[in-house]
Order: sequence, then structure tokens, then C-alpha cells
Amino acid sequence: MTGVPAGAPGLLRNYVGGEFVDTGRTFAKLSPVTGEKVFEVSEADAATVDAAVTAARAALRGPWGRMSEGERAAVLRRVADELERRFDDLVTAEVADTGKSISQARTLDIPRGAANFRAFADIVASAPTESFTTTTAAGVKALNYAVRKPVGVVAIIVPWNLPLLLLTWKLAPALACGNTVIVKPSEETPSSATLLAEVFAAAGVPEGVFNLVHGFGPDSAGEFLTKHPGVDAITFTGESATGSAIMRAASDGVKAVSFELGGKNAGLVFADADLDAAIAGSVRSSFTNGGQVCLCTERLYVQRSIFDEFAEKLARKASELAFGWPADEATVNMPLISRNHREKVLGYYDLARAEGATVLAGGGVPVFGDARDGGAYVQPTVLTGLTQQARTNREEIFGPVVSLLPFDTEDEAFALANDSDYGLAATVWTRDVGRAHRAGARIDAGLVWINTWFLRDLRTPFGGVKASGVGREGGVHSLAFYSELTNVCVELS
Ligand code: NAD
Ligand code: 6OD
Repeated sequence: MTGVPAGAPGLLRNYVGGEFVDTGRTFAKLSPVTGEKVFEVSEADAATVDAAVTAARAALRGPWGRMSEGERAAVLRRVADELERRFDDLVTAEVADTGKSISQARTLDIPRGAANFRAFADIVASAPTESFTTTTAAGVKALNYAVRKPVGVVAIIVPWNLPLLLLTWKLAPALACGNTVIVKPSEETPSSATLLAEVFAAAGVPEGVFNLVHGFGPDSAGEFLTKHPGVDAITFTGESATGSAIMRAASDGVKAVSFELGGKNAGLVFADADLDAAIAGSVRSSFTNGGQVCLCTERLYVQRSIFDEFAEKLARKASELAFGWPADEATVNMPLISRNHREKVLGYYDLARAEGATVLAGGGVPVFGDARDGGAYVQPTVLTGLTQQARTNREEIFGPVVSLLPFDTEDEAFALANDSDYGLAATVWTRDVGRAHRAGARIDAGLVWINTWFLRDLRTPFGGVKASGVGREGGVHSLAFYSELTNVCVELS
């Protein structure tokens, strides 16, 4: 039981205009669990990206572009059905690429893929349209109404942490609005996106509507795509620094961008909270998916009167989280995505010590005595004793690590949470209803959770402030990004 699928396909290919395409140049995808090669992946060159853009442009003029919103919604539901039919294959692919536990892939990653298609089918089919009747000063009457149209060819560039979930969260609304797409998954997670090409073909989606290019960022498929003049809009999830690079590339064609970027999310635990719920919730919010969720809590501010008890209990829970093979149902911890990423995270473990941290749990690499020692595992880590200004408390680490700091007053807690270059999400643990609402009003973040974490309704706005993003997606906010509105003004008199 290694989590690596038996009989995995040898070569993952690009998908352009309804055909799988091998460019002849490949890169290796390594298992984060063992370090062994899992797949060869065909890297798209500039010509392949160009062919994908051409296919996407042509498909806009084909049957896809002429469908009504209701007809497109029906196609999206067929995609969801087909995705559910390929459920086990997608679970296997996601586990092979990321090393995440099979139970998480089964309960979160893959079901959410199907849910994204169903939700945006409903959202687009029921989207309100605007209309106004107008009377000018001269008494002329007119009817104004807005017609929703696709933006055109949309590039979707996504990271490796929740590959299918984050891809479909953008893909479903982009298609619901009638766009055609070129998807670039992370070089670390090429598999589920490749299976998605088969899903689209089986669901009868016209060729050229969904195109897929594999590769890296700079001087590879990512950059070729963002600089391509035939791309009308770019939707991106990933690091803030990559967002800056993409924004520069997008400025040339004045392309629309939507960015979901990094975070350094705060958790606030007040003394009036249900302590057991706050501890269990903070374990989830800091260590889910190996801490590799943009919404994970890396800074945890705890009211001083309960600080020691909370820290001791959280550290105990963190060190009890089960390491196992991905295929074991009980496994919680997963490896980091790669040895490279592990070097970065271990660098922060060292930095934290150098900055004066006390390591209450973890702080190193687990030893298994089996093939997992070739993988990219680290221990879930709980730190105390760092200052607010420590780099460990300011820079995104994106691993299973949380730093605890004490506070005294509500004002101080909100100020500490806001003292960050990032502003994606915050989680507040309190029984005081007034405080809960004040937190929502005063914390500078795109999302504020009260007594919960990562509870997501797909109709709600999602995105970050400051370096955590540009724009909002979710519900009608996705429709706003993935469509253009033409106002039609008809004189009535
Ligand atoms: P990354 O920015 O390194 O890569 C993301 C994607 O961009 C990959 O497909 C990559 O190949 C591509 N890319 C890289 N450089 C590029 C360039 N110059 N031009 C075009 N494409 C380029 O991010 P990652 O390491 O894959 O993911 C982790 C990061 O993603 C973390 O910072 C995390 O916070 C962030 N993230 C944010 C959200 C959110 O919703 N805000 C969600 C998930 C992850
Ligand atoms: O739940 C979502 O829709 C979403 N975009 C989650 C992002 C998680 C980041 O790692």
C-alpha cells in the first residue's frame, strides 16, 4: 500500500482541440510519498499552447458559443455525472500526485469537483438579469437591459495543493458563462486534470472547449499562456509573487485577471470560547492537507488566561496526528508536495529556532524505516515564544506549522490579526455574539470564520485582500468575472 496506483499510465499528455497531444519533451512527476517517479508528463511548448488557444477560439464560434445558459447548465451537470462515474480513478490520481490520504480525497477533493459543476450550473441558470426603464428630461422612454456574454478564451492556472477542487472551482463558472478554456495544472499535480479531459470527452463537450497544457511557469506553458495575445482573461491561484509576474504579463494585452494568492492567516482564540472545539478546530485549520491549504492558520493568537493550557493541549493533539500510508483510512498527516518544498518548510523550522521559538511539538522529519523515508514528510509543528515581527510570523510557510502568541484584549487581538501583508482568511473562536460580529467587521480578510473553519458555500464571495488576491469569485461574483455585460437600450417612444 503505497498510495501510488498500480498500472498507472506511463505518459500524461496535453489535450488540444479534443485530441491528446505528446510534444516529445517530458518531465518526471515524483511521488511525495516515496520520491519514486510516478508519471512522465508531456511538457507543452509554445506551439502547443498556441494550438490550444486557436482551438479554444474556434470553439467559441462553434455550437458551444451558440448554446443558451440552460443548455450549458445541462452540459455541466453531465460533466458532474461523468466525474462521479470516474470517482475512484480521480481519487487514485489525486492521491498519487499529492500523497494526501485516500479518505480526504474521497470526502473533500473529488466530491467538491463534482459539486462545483452542479453549483455553477444552478447559479448560471438562475442568475438575475438587470433591466431599467428610463424616462429622459425630454420625456423619451427607453428600456435598458443587460445581456451576459462570455469573455472569450480564459486561461486557468492552478496550484498543487487541492488540484481538482481548485481547478473545477474556476473551470465550472468559466464554462457556465460560455467561455472556452486552456487549463494549466501545476507541474506537481498533472493527473486529475488529465483525467478531466477524458471526463469532458465522455460528457460530449464540444472539442476545443476544454484544453489542457502541462508544464512549468517561467519559460514554459504558464508563461506562454499568460503572454499569449489570444487569451482574453487569466484566472490564477498560487503564490503572491507569481501573481505579480502574471499581472505584468497580462498588462500587455490589458487582460482581465482574477487572483487567489497566498495567506498568513490568523486564528483568534478568546477565553470565552468552547476550548475543546477551539483546539479541535485549530488542529484542523493548521494541519489539514499538511498545512498546504491557503486558508490554513499559521498565526494563532490565544487570550493570555488560557494560553498555557491551550498551547499544551494543541501540541499534544498535533503530535498524536496519525502518520500512515495514504491508502490507510486512519491517516491524517500527508507529505509536503516535494523535497524542494520540504527544504523551504524545514528552513522555516530552523529559522523559528534561530528567532527564539520554543518548539512544543514536531520541528523535524519523521523517520519511518520504510520507503516513505524517500518522501517529503515533516512533523506537524507547534511553536511559541516568537515575536509578532519574527519572519516566521510574517512570511507564508505553507506547511504543517502554527505559531502561538498571547493577547490580552479584543482590540489587541484584531490589531495583531491585521498586522500582516496578507489578508485571506481568519478564524475566531468565541461564545460572545457581539464580538463575533465585530470580528467580521474589523478583521481585514476576505473570509472570517466564527467557531468553524473551511466551511464553504459556493454561492458566497471568495478571495483575499492585500497581497492575498485581486477580485472575488463564488456565486454571482464568478459570473461577474467570467462574463461581459452588454447593455442594450431600446427607445420605446
Ligand atoms: P505557484 O505560484 O508556484 O504556482 C501556481 C501555478 O502557477 C502553477 O501551475 C505554476 O506552474 C504556475 N506558474 C508559476 N510561475 C508562473 C509564471 N511566471 N507564469 C505563469 N504561470 C506560472 O504556487 P504553488 O506553489 O503551486 O501553490 C502554493 C501557493 O498557492 C501558496 O502561496 C498558496 O497560498 C497559494 N494558494 C492560494 C489559494 C487561494 O485561494 N488564495 C489557494 C491555493 C493555493
Ligand atoms: O473552497 C474553495 O473554493 C477554495 N477556493 C479554497 C481554497 C483553498 C486554498 O488552498
